[in-house]
Amino acid sequence: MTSAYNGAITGRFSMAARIQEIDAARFERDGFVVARQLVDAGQRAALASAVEQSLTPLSGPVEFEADLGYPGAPRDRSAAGGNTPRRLLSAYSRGAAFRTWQTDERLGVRLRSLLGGRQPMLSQSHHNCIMTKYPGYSSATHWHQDIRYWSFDRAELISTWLALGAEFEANGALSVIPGSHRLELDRGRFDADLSLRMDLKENQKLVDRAVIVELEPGDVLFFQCRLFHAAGTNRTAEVKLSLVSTYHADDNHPIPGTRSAQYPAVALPS
Ligand SMILES: O=C(O)CCC(=O)C(=O)O
Repeated sequence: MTSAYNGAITGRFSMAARIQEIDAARFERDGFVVARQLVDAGQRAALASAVEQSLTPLSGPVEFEADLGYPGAPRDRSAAGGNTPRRLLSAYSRGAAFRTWQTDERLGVRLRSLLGGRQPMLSQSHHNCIMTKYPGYSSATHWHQDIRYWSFDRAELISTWLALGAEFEANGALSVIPGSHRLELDRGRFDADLSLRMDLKENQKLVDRAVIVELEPGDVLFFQCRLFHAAGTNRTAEVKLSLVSTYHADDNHPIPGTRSAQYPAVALPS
């Protein structure tokens, strides 16, 4: 190998390491970071086709919009649009395309860096889903932290949100409050469902700092489980599809007997 070739390789490695360092610092400060164009058109097409197989015919396990009763959702399963899915659950068990993506080395390397060098593990118990947002019957999701229903040694989990199509305000893209993963709020700031109470001025002030995370197809949002986020309904004519997975370090264990410990975690190559 020539020294010029060696130099080019070393340069590329140190550039990648530098980008990871910058991303880790941003993630620490803001609670989220976006990796642009991580998934190319070929892999997106394979994933989109696997999603289609799960949608037609609709195969379970599925969470329906009507089950949650969020604003905009059909009243119940027998109402018009009552069979609109919100999440296709257990993505990892649905086929090779999902498994390949959820354990992709490019995710592993980034997650290891964001987890302070620890081994990343995929949780099969949380998220691990294809999020669908349909025109007409999709709901809005109030401001919340994902950790609200999860039980681990430490609140240090990271979710990845892969956009299969473009995501923007009108089709219900996520909004986030930068830096909110570091807040310690009193229980009184939350409602019964652990969403932020919007009748409180101090919560409105917090939400005023929100930004919309616009994504292009193939972009991946990484966000911390304490980051406050929300989303609107889909007001366009096309369904929005995203693949959402949650990871934790191998020394951050689910509490035995809780839903978080329901399925075994999967180690990622990194
Ligand atoms: O797309 C949405 O409505 C938001 C979903 C969400 O925030 C979540 O799954 O935690």
